Amino acid sequence: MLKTTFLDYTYANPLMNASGVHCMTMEELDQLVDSKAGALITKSATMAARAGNPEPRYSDVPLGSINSMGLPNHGIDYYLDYALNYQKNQQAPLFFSVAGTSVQENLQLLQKIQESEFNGITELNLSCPNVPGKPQVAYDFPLTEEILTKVFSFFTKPLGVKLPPYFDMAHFDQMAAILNKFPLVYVNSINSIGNGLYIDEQSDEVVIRPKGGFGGIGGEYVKPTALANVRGFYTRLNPEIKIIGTGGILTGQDAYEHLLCGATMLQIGTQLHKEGPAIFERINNELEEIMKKKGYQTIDEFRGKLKTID
Ligand code: RRO
Repeated sequence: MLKTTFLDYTYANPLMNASGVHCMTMEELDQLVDSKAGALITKSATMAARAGNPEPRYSDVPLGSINSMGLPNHGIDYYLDYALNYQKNQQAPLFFSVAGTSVQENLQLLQKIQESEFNGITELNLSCPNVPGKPQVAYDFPLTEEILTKVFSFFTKPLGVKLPPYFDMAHFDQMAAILNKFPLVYVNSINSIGNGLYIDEQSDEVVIRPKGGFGGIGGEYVKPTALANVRGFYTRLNPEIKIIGTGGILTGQDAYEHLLCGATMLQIGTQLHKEGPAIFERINNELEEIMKKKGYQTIDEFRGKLKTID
């Protein structure tokens, strides 16, 4: 009932982890493989391993999460080893996330993937909000176009981009016009809402150490923004560019709403961190229940069919 075709492969269901959650180590990635997630993605990798920002750097809060991890990861070779092993045993393409902290590093990372035997799908993260001194790339429109132009001069494997949330119709228009110039296979909206601040009411203190407590916000807080970004890009991008919907998925209803807005795959970050990989079975069951009640046999029957008021 939840079968989802994305590029040339049909996944059992559209659910995945969001990059960064439960995917830093091979053990965590194996647990996703063993879960009811339809697909999985690795933690954004840099060329060299990074320790990331000082702890505490991730906090679950009542309506979501705040994080300033600072791109901790084991380096691209670690995840490439995992991916090459994975593709020997599994048919489903793996999603591989990279996030350079400079244009040059992004190109190096993608060169390495291009030259490797990796045959899955690559996600270029243009939206990390947490590396001090490094602004979110995709809020700089000319820089985004420059990077994609350079990338597609050599990169021939399937590539998607992870975007930050936008909050203005003019920005949806401008970013979509840039993305439509390139043979991207998907855009993933949204990354966390950058640089929020959460205060503990007992201690009058922030809850994460880096950057004076500022961090990316996920969870319930972000669903309306995520849905708007999924819808905003679904209605503006060439139909060849699919949408991955990420942000505020806690229930089958949330997943259903992302699909109504036009998403093909769905990623879960904050709530996966709270619940662990058993969440995938729960959301799959809840989504199936909603589809049964509404009389749908497949997701394709309602994907993108959000109703508006004349
Ligand atoms: O590692 C992080 O701090 C981080 C990244 Br790369 C990202 O893309 N999004 C996020 O919320 N945290």
